Amino acid sequence: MSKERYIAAKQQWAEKQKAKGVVPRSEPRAERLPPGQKLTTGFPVLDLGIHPEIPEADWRLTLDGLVEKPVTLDWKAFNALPQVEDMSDFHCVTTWSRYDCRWGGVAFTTLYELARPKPHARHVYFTGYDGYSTNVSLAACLDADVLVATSFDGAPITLEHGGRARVIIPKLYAWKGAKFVKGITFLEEDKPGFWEVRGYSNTADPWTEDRFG
Ligand SMILES: Nc1nc2c(c(=O)[nH]1)N[C@H]1C(S)=C(S)[C@@H](COP(=O)(O)O)O[C@H]1N2
Ligand SMILES: [Mo]
Repeated sequence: MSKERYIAAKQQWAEKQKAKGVVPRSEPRAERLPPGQKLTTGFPVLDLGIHPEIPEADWRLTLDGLVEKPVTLDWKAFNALPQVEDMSDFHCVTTWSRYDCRWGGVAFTTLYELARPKPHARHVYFTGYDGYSTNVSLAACLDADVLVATSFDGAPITLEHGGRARVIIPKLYAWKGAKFVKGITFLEEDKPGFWEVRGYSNTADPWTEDRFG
C-alpha cells in the first residue's frame, strides 16, 4: 500500500468508527486487555512505510523548546546516560495488543532533568526521522515507564520497529510513541501531531477507548 493510501484508509477507519459511536468506558477495568483490543503474540509493524536508516555517526536526538538547556545528544552521549529496562504491554489503536514487551533505554525523566523544561512547559511534541510527529501532555511523559528505548528483548531495536531509538509510553495507545525519534520539543500550548490532526485522540487512553479526537 502506498503511504497516501495507508493514511487515507486509516483516517477513513477513524471516521467510520466515530460514526458508529464507539462508546468510551469511563472506568478502568481489572482485566489486562483494554476494551476493544485483541491479543496478538506477533509484533506487527505499523508506520508510514518509511524506515529511515540513520548511521550511528549521524544519529542525533534534540531536546528543545521551552527548556533551560537545549541539548543535542549523539549516539555515544545518549548511550552514556543511565540505562533502564521496563516490561510493558503494547496497545495499538487498530485493536491489537502485545503483552510483555521488554524495552531498554533512557527514561524520559532522565532527559527531562537534562534539558530542564521551564515551569510553563505543559506539552511535548515528538518528531521522527520519517517525518512523523505526535503530541503528549508533559504529565503523561513523566511516568516512570516512559522511555526512549534502544533495545527490545535485550537486542537493539530493529529498524522496522523504530531503531535506533523510539519512544515508549505504555499507558497510551502506541501511536503516541514515535519510532525513529529525532526531536523532543517542550511547549506551552498543545500542538497536534500526525494522527492527531487526522481524527485521532489527543489523550489516547486505551482503558477508556479514547481512540478518536
Ligand atoms: N516515526 C513513527 N513512529 C510511529 C509510527 C510511524 O508511522 N512513524 N506509527 C505509530 C503507530 S500507529 C504504532 S501502532 C506504533 C507501531 O510500532 P511497531 O511498528 O513497532 O509495532 O508506532 C507508532 N510510532
Ligand atoms: Mo497504531
